[in-house]
Amino acid sequence: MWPDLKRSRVGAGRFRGLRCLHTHLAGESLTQDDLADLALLRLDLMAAIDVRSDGLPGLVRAAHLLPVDAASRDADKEQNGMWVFLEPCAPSQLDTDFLDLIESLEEELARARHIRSQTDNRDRAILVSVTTDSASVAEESIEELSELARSAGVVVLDRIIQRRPKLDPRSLVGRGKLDEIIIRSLQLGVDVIVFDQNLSPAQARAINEATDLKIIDRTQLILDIFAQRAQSREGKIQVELAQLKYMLPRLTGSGTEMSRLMGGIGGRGPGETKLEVDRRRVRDRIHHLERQIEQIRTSRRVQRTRRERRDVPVISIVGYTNAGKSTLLNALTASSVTAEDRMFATLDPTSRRLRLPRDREVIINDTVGFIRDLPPDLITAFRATLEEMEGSDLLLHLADASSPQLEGHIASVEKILEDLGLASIPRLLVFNKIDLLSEDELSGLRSANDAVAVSALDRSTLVRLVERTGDMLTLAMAEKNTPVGRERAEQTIDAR
Ligand SMILES: Nc1nc2c(ncn2[C@@H]2O[C@H](COP(=O)(O)OP(=O)(O)OP(=O)(O)O)[C@@H](O)[C@H]2O)c(=O)[nH]1
Ligand SMILES: [Mg+2]
Repeated sequence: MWPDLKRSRVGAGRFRGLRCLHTHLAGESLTQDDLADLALLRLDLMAAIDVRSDGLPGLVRAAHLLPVDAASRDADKEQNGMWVFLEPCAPSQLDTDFLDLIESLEEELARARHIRSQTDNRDRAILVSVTTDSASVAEESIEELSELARSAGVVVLDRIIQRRPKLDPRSLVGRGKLDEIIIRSLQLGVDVIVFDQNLSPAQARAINEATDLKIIDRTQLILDIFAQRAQSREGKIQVELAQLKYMLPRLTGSGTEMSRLMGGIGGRGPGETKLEVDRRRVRDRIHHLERQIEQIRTSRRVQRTRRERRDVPVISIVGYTNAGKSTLLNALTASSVTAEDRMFATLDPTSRRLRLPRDREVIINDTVGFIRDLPPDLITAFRATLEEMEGSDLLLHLADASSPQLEGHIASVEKILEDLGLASIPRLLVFNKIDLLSEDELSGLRSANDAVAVSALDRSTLVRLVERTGDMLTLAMAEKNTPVGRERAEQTIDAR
Protein backbone atom coordinates (compact mmCIF):
# COMPACT_ATOMS: atom_id res chain seq x y z
CA MET A 1 0.00 0.00 0.00
CA TRP A 2 1.24 3.47 -0.84
CA PRO A 3 1.19 5.94 2.02
CA ASP A 4 -0.49 9.27 1.28
CA LEU A 5 2.17 11.14 -0.66
CA LYS A 6 0.28 14.42 -0.41
CA ARG A 7 0.80 16.85 -3.20
CA SER A 8 4.41 17.62 -2.40
CA ARG A 9 6.45 18.73 -5.41
CA VAL A 10 3.60 17.98 -7.76
CA GLY A 11 3.22 20.34 -10.68
CA ALA A 12 6.59 21.94 -10.12
CA GLY A 13 8.01 20.31 -13.24
CA ARG A 14 9.92 17.87 -11.09
CA PHE A 15 9.68 14.28 -10.05
CA ARG A 16 8.40 13.27 -6.66
CA GLY A 17 11.77 12.99 -4.97
CA LEU A 18 11.10 9.36 -4.05
CA ARG A 19 12.52 6.10 -5.35
CA CYS A 20 10.59 2.89 -4.85
CA LEU A 21 12.73 -0.15 -4.14
CA HIS A 22 11.01 -3.52 -3.80
CA THR A 23 11.63 -7.20 -4.33
CA HIS A 24 10.36 -9.63 -6.95
CA LEU A 25 10.27 -13.30 -6.03
CA ALA A 26 9.89 -14.93 -9.44
CA GLY A 27 12.54 -13.04 -11.37
CA GLU A 28 9.90 -11.20 -13.38
CA SER A 29 10.65 -7.84 -14.93
CA LEU A 30 8.90 -4.65 -13.88
CA THR A 31 5.16 -5.19 -14.09
CA GLN A 32 2.53 -2.99 -15.69
CA ASP A 33 1.47 -1.98 -12.18
CA ASP A 34 5.04 -0.99 -11.30
CA LEU A 35 5.19 1.21 -14.37
CA ALA A 36 1.75 2.69 -13.77
CA ASP A 37 2.77 3.63 -10.22
CA LEU A 38 5.99 5.12 -11.51
CA ALA A 39 4.05 7.31 -13.91
CA LEU A 40 1.00 8.13 -11.82
CA LEU A 41 3.01 9.04 -8.74
CA ARG A 42 5.78 10.66 -10.78
CA LEU A 43 8.39 8.72 -8.81
CA ASP A 44 12.07 9.33 -9.48
CA LEU A 45 12.74 5.66 -9.96
CA MET A 46 11.06 2.26 -9.76
CA ALA A 47 13.41 -0.64 -8.97
CA ALA A 48 12.79 -4.32 -8.33
CA ILE A 49 15.45 -6.64 -6.93
CA ASP A 50 15.09 -10.35 -7.69
CA VAL A 51 15.24 -12.60 -4.68
CA ARG A 52 16.95 -15.86 -5.57
CA SER A 53 15.89 -19.17 -4.07
CA ASP A 54 18.98 -19.12 -1.86
CA GLY A 55 17.81 -15.77 -0.47
CA LEU A 56 20.58 -13.74 -2.09
CA PRO A 57 19.83 -10.76 -4.32
CA GLY A 58 19.70 -11.42 -8.07
CA LEU A 59 19.36 -8.78 -10.77
CA VAL A 60 18.18 -5.21 -10.18
CA ARG A 61 15.67 -3.98 -12.75
CA ALA A 62 14.92 -0.30 -12.78
CA ALA A 63 13.05 2.25 -14.83
CA HIS A 64 12.60 5.99 -14.72
CA LEU A 65 10.35 8.46 -16.49
CA LEU A 66 11.42 10.35 -19.52
CA PRO A 67 10.54 13.97 -20.06
CA VAL A 68 8.79 14.08 -23.43
CA ASP A 69 9.45 17.10 -25.55
CA ALA A 70 7.08 18.54 -28.08
CA ALA A 71 8.97 17.24 -31.09
CA SER A 72 9.06 13.59 -30.15
CA ARG A 73 5.53 13.74 -28.75
CA ASP A 74 3.81 13.78 -32.11
CA ALA A 75 6.23 11.45 -33.80
CA ASP A 76 5.79 8.82 -31.14
CA LYS A 77 2.17 8.27 -30.28
CA GLU A 78 2.83 5.01 -28.48
CA GLN A 79 3.04 4.69 -24.78
CA ASN A 80 6.51 3.16 -24.73
CA GLY A 81 8.14 6.53 -25.10
CA MET A 82 7.22 7.29 -21.52
CA TRP A 83 9.80 5.39 -19.51
CA VAL A 84 13.34 4.19 -19.86
CA PHE A 85 14.59 0.82 -18.56
CA LEU A 86 18.07 0.57 -17.13
CA GLU A 87 20.09 -2.48 -18.11
CA PRO A 88 19.36 -5.19 -15.49
CA CYS A 89 22.49 -5.91 -13.46
CA ALA A 90 23.73 -7.29 -10.18
CA PRO A 91 23.53 -4.90 -7.21
CA SER A 92 27.31 -4.87 -6.90
CA GLN A 93 27.61 -3.65 -10.48
CA LEU A 94 25.19 -0.74 -10.19
CA ASP A 95 27.32 2.28 -10.84
CA THR A 96 24.72 4.82 -11.98
CA ASP A 97 24.74 8.05 -9.99
CA PHE A 98 20.99 8.35 -9.50
CA LEU A 99 21.02 11.80 -8.02
CA ASP A 100 22.93 12.99 -11.03
CA LEU A 101 20.61 11.21 -13.42
CA ILE A 102 17.43 12.56 -11.85
CA GLU A 103 18.78 16.07 -11.64
CA SER A 104 19.62 16.12 -15.32
CA LEU A 105 16.19 14.70 -16.22
CA GLU A 106 14.51 17.36 -14.13
CA GLU A 107 16.54 20.02 -15.81
CA GLU A 108 15.35 18.78 -19.16
CA LEU A 109 11.78 18.72 -17.88
CA ALA A 110 12.02 22.28 -16.66
CA ARG A 111 13.55 23.40 -19.93
CA ALA A 112 10.75 21.85 -21.97
CA ARG A 113 8.17 23.58 -19.78
CA HIS A 114 9.97 26.85 -20.02
CA ILE A 115 10.05 26.75 -23.77
CA ARG A 116 6.42 25.96 -24.03
CA SER A 117 5.25 28.52 -21.50
CA GLN A 118 7.14 31.21 -23.34
CA THR A 119 5.65 30.44 -26.69
CA ASP A 120 2.17 29.39 -25.73
CA ASN A 121 0.41 29.68 -22.43
CA ARG A 122 -2.87 28.15 -23.51
CA ASP A 123 -4.10 25.13 -21.62
CA ARG A 124 -3.44 21.79 -23.24
CA ALA A 125 -6.03 19.07 -23.06
CA ILE A 126 -6.90 15.48 -23.73
CA LEU A 127 -10.51 14.87 -24.72
CA VAL A 128 -12.24 11.74 -23.49
CA SER A 129 -15.56 10.42 -24.70
CA VAL A 130 -17.19 7.34 -23.24
CA THR A 131 -20.02 5.81 -25.13
CA THR A 132 -22.41 2.93 -25.13
CA ASP A 133 -23.39 3.86 -28.70
CA SER A 134 -21.59 3.19 -31.93
CA ALA A 135 -18.16 4.63 -32.44
CA SER A 136 -19.39 7.02 -35.13
CA VAL A 137 -21.79 8.73 -32.73
CA ALA A 138 -18.94 9.24 -30.29
CA GLU A 139 -16.74 10.43 -33.13
CA GLU A 140 -19.19 13.19 -34.06
CA SER A 141 -19.66 14.12 -30.48
CA ILE A 142 -15.96 14.39 -29.72
CA GLU A 143 -15.55 16.43 -32.90
CA GLU A 144 -17.96 18.98 -31.49
CA LEU A 145 -16.21 18.85 -28.12
CA SER A 146 -12.95 19.64 -29.81
CA GLU A 147 -14.60 22.63 -31.54
CA LEU A 148 -15.77 23.76 -28.13
CA ALA A 149 -12.27 23.30 -26.74
CA ARG A 150 -10.81 25.33 -29.56
CA SER A 151 -13.36 28.08 -28.90
CA ALA A 152 -12.35 28.04 -25.25
CA GLY A 153 -8.75 28.62 -26.27
CA VAL A 154 -7.58 25.13 -25.36
CA VAL A 155 -5.08 23.15 -27.41
CA VAL A 156 -6.23 19.58 -27.96
CA LEU A 157 -3.35 17.10 -27.86
CA ASP A 158 -5.25 13.86 -28.07
CA ARG A 159 -8.73 12.35 -28.18
CA ILE A 160 -9.66 9.10 -26.54
CA ILE A 161 -12.92 7.30 -27.25
CA GLN A 162 -13.93 4.40 -25.08
CA ARG A 163 -16.82 2.10 -25.85
CA ARG A 164 -18.22 0.09 -23.02
CA PRO A 165 -21.44 -1.85 -22.54
CA LYS A 166 -22.43 0.53 -19.77
CA LEU A 167 -20.98 3.62 -18.15
CA ASP A 168 -19.06 3.06 -14.93
CA PRO A 169 -21.08 4.71 -12.15
CA ARG A 170 -18.00 5.43 -10.08
CA SER A 171 -15.48 6.80 -12.53
CA LEU A 172 -17.40 6.81 -15.82
CA VAL A 173 -14.57 5.11 -17.72
CA GLY A 174 -13.58 2.38 -15.27
CA ARG A 175 -10.43 2.24 -13.20
CA GLY A 176 -8.05 0.64 -15.68
CA LYS A 177 -8.96 3.01 -18.49
CA LEU A 178 -8.71 5.96 -16.14
CA ASP A 179 -5.11 5.04 -15.26
CA GLU A 180 -4.33 4.75 -18.93
CA ILE A 181 -5.81 8.20 -19.63
CA ILE A 182 -3.90 9.76 -16.76
CA ILE A 183 -0.62 8.22 -17.85
CA ARG A 184 -1.21 9.38 -21.39
CA SER A 185 -1.92 12.87 -20.05
CA LEU A 186 1.27 12.96 -18.03
CA GLN A 187 3.17 11.74 -21.00
CA LEU A 188 1.85 14.48 -23.25
CA GLY A 189 2.17 17.08 -20.53
CA VAL A 190 -1.48 18.14 -20.62
CA ASP A 191 -3.07 20.44 -18.07
CA VAL A 192 -6.70 19.41 -18.39
CA ILE A 193 -8.69 16.27 -19.12
CA VAL A 194 -12.02 17.17 -20.71
CA PHE A 195 -14.83 14.63 -20.57
CA ASP A 196 -17.46 14.71 -23.28
CA GLN A 197 -20.03 13.32 -20.90
CA ASN A 198 -21.19 15.26 -17.91
CA LEU A 199 -19.70 13.95 -14.68
CA SER A 200 -21.89 13.45 -11.65
CA PRO A 201 -20.52 15.09 -8.48
CA ALA A 202 -19.44 11.63 -7.25
CA GLN A 203 -17.67 10.79 -10.50
CA ALA A 204 -15.90 14.14 -10.55
CA ARG A 205 -14.72 13.46 -7.01
CA ALA A 206 -13.52 9.93 -7.77
CA ILE A 207 -11.57 11.05 -10.82
CA ASN A 208 -10.11 14.00 -8.95
CA GLU A 209 -8.84 11.64 -6.29
CA ALA A 210 -6.97 9.65 -8.89
CA THR A 211 -5.05 12.54 -10.39
CA ASP A 212 -3.76 16.02 -9.76
CA LEU A 213 -4.72 17.12 -13.25
CA LYS A 214 -7.62 19.45 -13.78
CA ILE A 215 -10.78 17.59 -14.78
CA ILE A 216 -13.70 19.26 -16.49
CA ASP A 217 -16.76 18.04 -18.36
CA ARG A 218 -18.70 19.30 -21.36
CA THR A 219 -20.97 21.56 -19.34
CA GLN A 220 -18.03 23.17 -17.59
CA LEU A 221 -16.32 23.73 -20.91
CA ILE A 222 -19.41 25.49 -22.26
CA LEU A 223 -19.70 27.53 -19.06
CA ASP A 224 -16.07 28.44 -19.43
CA ILE A 225 -16.58 29.76 -22.96
CA PHE A 226 -19.54 31.78 -21.73
CA ALA A 227 -17.41 33.17 -18.90
CA GLN A 228 -14.77 34.27 -21.38
CA ARG A 229 -17.29 35.94 -23.65
CA ALA A 230 -19.58 37.68 -21.17
CA GLN A 231 -19.18 41.43 -21.63
CA SER A 232 -22.28 43.07 -20.30
CA ARG A 233 -23.13 43.22 -16.62
CA GLU A 234 -26.16 41.10 -17.33
CA GLY A 235 -24.15 38.47 -19.18
CA LYS A 236 -21.64 38.26 -16.37
CA ILE A 237 -24.32 37.84 -13.72
CA GLN A 238 -25.96 35.08 -15.73
CA VAL A 239 -22.72 33.18 -16.27
CA GLU A 240 -21.62 33.42 -12.67
CA LEU A 241 -25.00 32.16 -11.55
CA ALA A 242 -24.81 29.18 -13.89
CA GLN A 243 -21.28 28.35 -12.74
CA LEU A 244 -22.18 28.55 -9.08
CA LYS A 245 -25.25 26.40 -9.53
CA TYR A 246 -23.25 23.79 -11.36
CA MET A 247 -20.54 23.75 -8.77
CA LEU A 248 -22.54 23.87 -5.57
CA PRO A 249 -23.25 20.13 -5.37
CA ARG A 250 -19.61 19.48 -6.18
CA LEU A 251 -18.30 21.51 -3.28
CA THR A 252 -17.37 19.00 -0.67
CA GLY A 253 -13.65 19.03 -0.11
CA SER A 254 -11.65 21.99 0.94
CA GLY A 255 -8.47 23.74 0.01
CA THR A 256 -6.65 22.58 -3.06
CA GLU A 257 -9.18 20.01 -4.09
CA MET A 258 -11.87 22.63 -4.15
CA SER A 259 -9.91 25.22 -6.02
CA ARG A 260 -9.10 22.60 -8.60
CA LEU A 261 -12.78 21.92 -9.11
CA MET A 262 -13.39 25.63 -9.35
CA GLY A 263 -10.49 26.46 -11.55
CA GLY A 264 -12.09 26.43 -14.95
CA ILE A 265 -9.67 26.74 -17.80
CA GLY A 266 -6.64 28.86 -17.10
CA GLY A 267 -8.06 29.49 -13.65
CA ARG A 268 -11.04 31.41 -14.96
CA GLY A 269 -13.56 29.90 -12.59
CA PRO A 270 -16.04 32.13 -10.85
CA GLY A 271 -13.37 33.86 -8.77
CA GLU A 272 -11.43 31.37 -6.70
CA THR A 273 -11.19 33.54 -3.63
CA LYS A 274 -14.90 34.08 -3.79
CA LEU A 275 -15.33 30.34 -3.79
CA GLU A 276 -12.91 29.30 -1.14
CA VAL A 277 -15.59 30.18 1.32
CA ASP A 278 -18.16 27.73 2.49
CA ARG A 279 -21.24 26.46 0.77
CA ARG A 280 -23.47 28.78 2.72
CA ARG A 281 -21.75 31.82 1.27
CA VAL A 282 -22.08 30.31 -2.19
CA ARG A 283 -25.79 29.86 -1.62
CA ASP A 284 -26.10 33.46 -0.46
CA ARG A 285 -24.35 34.60 -3.59
CA ILE A 286 -26.72 32.52 -5.73
CA HIS A 287 -29.72 34.16 -4.10
CA HIS A 288 -28.21 37.57 -4.56
CA LEU A 289 -27.57 36.94 -8.27
CA GLU A 290 -31.03 35.49 -8.75
CA ARG A 291 -32.57 38.64 -7.31
CA GLN A 292 -30.55 40.75 -9.73
CA ILE A 293 -31.71 38.62 -12.62
CA GLU A 294 -35.31 39.02 -11.52
CA GLN A 295 -34.85 42.79 -11.71
CA ILE A 296 -33.39 42.50 -15.17
CA ARG A 297 -36.31 40.38 -16.29
CA THR A 298 -38.81 42.87 -14.94
CA SER A 299 -37.21 45.84 -16.64
CA ARG A 300 -36.97 43.92 -19.89
CA ARG A 301 -40.62 43.03 -19.70
CA VAL A 302 -41.45 46.72 -19.36
CA GLN A 303 -39.30 47.55 -22.38
CA ARG A 304 -40.98 44.84 -24.38
CA THR A 305 -44.47 46.03 -23.58
CA ARG A 306 -43.49 49.54 -24.58
CA ARG A 307 -42.13 48.24 -27.87
CA GLU A 308 -45.24 46.19 -28.53
CA ARG A 309 -47.37 49.24 -27.96
CA ARG A 310 -45.41 51.05 -30.63
CA ASP A 311 -46.21 48.10 -32.88
CA VAL A 312 -42.78 47.57 -34.37
CA PRO A 313 -42.55 43.90 -35.40
CA VAL A 314 -39.65 41.93 -33.94
CA ILE A 315 -37.69 39.24 -35.75
CA SER A 316 -35.13 37.03 -34.00
CA ILE A 317 -32.44 35.03 -35.73
CA VAL A 318 -32.07 31.76 -33.84
CA GLY A 319 -29.98 28.69 -34.54
CA TYR A 320 -27.14 26.41 -33.63
CA THR A 321 -23.94 28.09 -32.54
CA ASN A 322 -21.66 29.10 -35.41
CA ALA A 323 -24.49 28.91 -37.96
CA GLY A 324 -23.78 32.47 -39.07
CA LYS A 325 -26.48 34.40 -37.19
CA SER A 326 -24.34 37.43 -36.44
CA THR A 327 -22.98 37.44 -39.99
CA LEU A 328 -26.53 37.44 -41.33
CA LEU A 329 -27.53 40.29 -39.04
CA ASN A 330 -24.54 42.24 -40.29
CA ALA A 331 -25.38 41.54 -43.90
CA LEU A 332 -29.02 42.52 -43.50
CA THR A 333 -28.41 45.69 -41.56
CA ALA A 334 -24.92 46.66 -42.71
CA SER A 335 -23.66 46.42 -39.12
CA SER A 336 -20.48 45.07 -37.68
CA VAL A 337 -21.47 42.76 -34.86
CA THR A 338 -18.67 40.36 -33.93
CA ALA A 339 -18.85 37.21 -36.03
CA GLU A 340 -16.12 34.62 -35.75
CA ASP A 341 -15.44 31.03 -36.57
CA ARG A 342 -15.79 29.87 -33.00
CA MET A 343 -18.68 28.62 -30.94
CA PHE A 344 -20.65 31.05 -28.82
CA ALA A 345 -19.04 34.12 -30.33
CA THR A 346 -22.21 36.00 -29.43
CA LEU A 347 -23.21 36.15 -25.82
CA ASP A 348 -24.67 39.60 -25.49
CA PRO A 349 -27.18 39.74 -28.32
CA THR A 350 -27.66 42.87 -30.36
CA SER A 351 -30.80 44.39 -31.82
CA ARG A 352 -30.84 46.42 -35.01
CA ARG A 353 -33.42 48.21 -37.05
CA LEU A 354 -34.04 46.82 -40.48
CA ARG A 355 -36.03 48.40 -43.30
CA LEU A 356 -37.99 45.85 -45.31
CA PRO A 357 -39.46 46.58 -48.75
CA ARG A 358 -42.44 48.93 -48.81
CA ASP A 359 -40.74 50.97 -46.14
CA ARG A 360 -41.69 48.73 -43.31
CA GLU A 361 -39.44 48.98 -40.28
CA VAL A 362 -38.72 45.99 -38.04
CA ILE A 363 -36.39 45.20 -35.19
CA ILE A 364 -34.11 42.26 -35.79
CA ASN A 365 -32.34 40.45 -32.94
CA ASP A 366 -29.19 38.40 -32.99
CA THR A 367 -29.32 35.72 -30.28
CA VAL A 368 -27.11 33.39 -28.26
CA GLY A 369 -26.40 30.21 -30.19
CA PHE A 370 -27.91 26.90 -29.17
CA ILE A 371 -26.13 23.62 -28.72
CA ARG A 372 -27.18 20.01 -28.25
CA ASP A 373 -27.86 19.18 -24.57
CA LEU A 374 -27.65 22.78 -23.46
CA PRO A 375 -26.89 22.62 -19.72
CA PRO A 376 -30.14 23.24 -17.76
CA ASP A 377 -28.40 25.61 -15.34
CA LEU A 378 -27.36 27.69 -18.28
CA ILE A 379 -30.88 27.83 -19.65
CA THR A 380 -32.24 28.93 -16.29
CA ALA A 381 -29.53 31.50 -15.82
CA PHE A 382 -29.98 32.89 -19.30
CA ARG A 383 -33.73 33.14 -19.03
CA ALA A 384 -33.65 36.93 -19.18
CA THR A 385 -31.77 36.83 -22.48
CA LEU A 386 -33.78 33.98 -23.92
CA GLU A 387 -37.04 35.66 -23.03
CA GLU A 388 -36.17 38.37 -25.49
CA MET A 389 -37.12 35.85 -28.14
CA GLU A 390 -40.54 35.44 -26.58
CA GLY A 391 -41.71 38.79 -27.84
CA SER A 392 -40.71 37.97 -31.41
CA ASP A 393 -43.26 37.96 -34.20
CA LEU A 394 -41.09 35.79 -36.41
CA LEU A 395 -38.12 33.50 -35.86
CA LEU A 396 -35.56 32.99 -38.59
CA HIS A 397 -34.08 29.58 -37.86
CA LEU A 398 -30.66 29.75 -39.44
CA ALA A 399 -28.89 26.45 -40.08
CA ASP A 400 -25.39 25.84 -41.40
CA ALA A 401 -26.14 23.80 -44.52
CA SER A 402 -22.48 22.93 -44.96
CA SER A 403 -22.29 21.07 -41.65
CA PRO A 404 -22.32 17.27 -41.79
CA GLN A 405 -24.49 17.45 -38.69
CA LEU A 406 -27.13 19.65 -40.33
CA GLU A 407 -30.08 17.39 -39.47
CA GLY A 408 -28.97 16.97 -35.87
CA HIS A 409 -28.46 20.69 -35.45
CA ILE A 410 -31.92 21.50 -36.78
CA ALA A 411 -33.48 18.93 -34.47
CA SER A 412 -31.58 20.28 -31.43
CA VAL A 413 -32.68 23.83 -32.14
CA GLU A 414 -36.29 22.77 -32.61
CA LYS A 415 -36.22 20.88 -29.34
CA ILE A 416 -34.79 23.84 -27.44
CA LEU A 417 -37.37 26.19 -28.98
CA GLU A 418 -40.02 23.75 -27.83
CA ASP A 419 -38.54 23.62 -24.30
CA LEU A 420 -38.46 27.40 -24.14
CA GLY A 421 -42.11 27.59 -25.17
CA LEU A 422 -41.24 29.36 -28.41
CA ALA A 423 -42.48 26.70 -30.81
CA SER A 424 -45.73 28.56 -31.50
CA ILE A 425 -44.01 31.61 -32.96
CA PRO A 426 -44.04 31.57 -36.79
CA ARG A 427 -40.71 30.27 -37.97
CA LEU A 428 -38.82 30.30 -41.25
CA LEU A 429 -36.03 27.81 -41.82
CA VAL A 430 -33.06 29.40 -43.56
CA PHE A 431 -30.11 27.44 -44.86
CA ASN A 432 -26.86 29.36 -44.67
CA LYS A 433 -23.37 28.95 -46.09
CA ILE A 434 -24.63 27.66 -49.43
CA ASP A 435 -21.45 29.02 -50.99
CA LEU A 436 -19.77 25.94 -49.52
CA LEU A 437 -22.17 23.51 -51.22
CA SER A 438 -21.95 21.91 -54.63
CA GLU A 439 -24.77 22.44 -57.16
CA ASP A 440 -26.10 18.94 -56.45
CA GLU A 441 -26.14 19.38 -52.71
CA LEU A 442 -27.88 22.70 -53.12
CA SER A 443 -30.67 21.42 -55.34
CA GLY A 444 -31.16 18.43 -53.03
CA LEU A 445 -31.55 20.82 -50.17
CA ARG A 446 -33.97 23.05 -52.08
CA SER A 447 -36.26 20.27 -53.19
CA ALA A 448 -36.40 18.55 -49.81
CA ASN A 449 -37.39 21.61 -47.83
CA ASP A 450 -39.63 24.58 -48.02
CA ALA A 451 -36.82 26.78 -46.93
CA VAL A 452 -34.78 29.71 -48.12
CA ALA A 453 -31.12 29.20 -48.90
CA VAL A 454 -28.61 32.01 -48.50
CA SER A 455 -25.01 32.83 -48.02
CA ALA A 456 -24.66 35.47 -45.36
CA LEU A 457 -21.32 36.39 -46.90
CA ASP A 458 -22.96 37.29 -50.20
CA ARG A 459 -25.61 39.98 -49.93
CA SER A 460 -27.00 39.25 -53.36
CA THR A 461 -28.38 35.92 -52.09
CA LEU A 462 -30.52 37.66 -49.49
CA VAL A 463 -33.22 39.08 -51.77
CA ARG A 464 -35.46 36.03 -51.54
CA LEU A 465 -34.99 35.87 -47.77
CA VAL A 466 -36.02 39.47 -47.30
CA GLU A 467 -39.10 38.86 -49.46
CA ARG A 468 -40.17 35.75 -47.58
CA THR A 469 -39.51 37.47 -44.28
CA GLY A 470 -41.73 40.36 -45.29
CA ASP A 471 -44.53 38.02 -46.37
CA MET A 472 -44.40 35.86 -43.27
CA LEU A 473 -44.35 38.93 -41.12
CA THR A 474 -47.38 40.37 -42.90
CA LEU A 475 -49.24 37.12 -42.20
CA ALA A 476 -48.09 36.94 -38.62
CA MET A 477 -49.02 40.53 -37.85
CA ALA A 478 -52.38 40.23 -39.55
CA GLU A 479 -53.12 37.07 -37.63
CA LYS A 480 -52.20 38.82 -34.43
CA ASN A 481 -54.89 41.38 -35.15
CA THR A 482 -57.88 39.73 -36.87
CA PRO A 483 -58.68 36.66 -38.95
CA VAL A 484 -60.07 38.94 -41.65
CA GLY A 485 -56.80 40.80 -41.72
CA ARG A 486 -55.06 37.55 -42.37
CA GLU A 487 -57.28 36.68 -45.29
CA ARG A 488 -56.70 40.03 -46.90
CA ALA A 489 -52.96 39.73 -46.40
CA GLU A 490 -52.97 36.31 -48.00
CA GLN A 491 -54.78 37.63 -51.03
CA THR A 492 -52.33 40.46 -51.48
CA ILE A 493 -49.41 38.08 -51.31
CA ASP A 494 -51.05 35.66 -53.75
CA ALA A 495 -51.80 38.46 -56.16
CA ARG A 496 -48.14 39.41 -56.19
N1 LIG B 1 -18.57 30.20 -46.03
C1 LIG B 1 -19.45 30.87 -45.29
N2 LIG B 1 -19.14 31.18 -44.03
C2 LIG B 1 -20.06 31.86 -43.30
C3 LIG B 1 -21.31 32.22 -43.83
N3 LIG B 1 -22.00 32.84 -42.85
C4 LIG B 1 -21.19 32.88 -41.77
N4 LIG B 1 -20.01 32.29 -42.03
C5 LIG B 1 -18.87 32.12 -41.12
O1 LIG B 1 -19.27 31.29 -40.06
C6 LIG B 1 -18.62 31.66 -38.85
C7 LIG B 1 -19.62 31.88 -37.76
O2 LIG B 1 -20.39 33.02 -38.04
P1 LIG B 1 -21.13 33.82 -36.89
O3 LIG B 1 -21.96 34.86 -37.58
O4 LIG B 1 -20.21 34.24 -35.83
O5 LIG B 1 -22.08 32.67 -36.34
P2 LIG B 1 -23.15 32.78 -35.14
O6 LIG B 1 -24.31 31.94 -35.55
O7 LIG B 1 -23.42 34.20 -34.82
O8 LIG B 1 -22.35 32.03 -34.02
P3 LIG B 1 -22.42 32.20 -32.42
O9 LIG B 1 -22.67 33.64 -32.10
O10 LIG B 1 -21.08 31.72 -32.02
O11 LIG B 1 -23.52 31.29 -31.97
C8 LIG B 1 -17.82 32.91 -39.19
O12 LIG B 1 -16.48 32.53 -39.40
C9 LIG B 1 -18.47 33.42 -40.46
O13 LIG B 1 -17.57 34.12 -41.27
C10 LIG B 1 -21.61 31.84 -45.17
O14 LIG B 1 -22.68 32.10 -45.73
N5 LIG B 1 -20.65 31.17 -45.85
MG1 LIG C 1 -23.12 35.23 -33.20
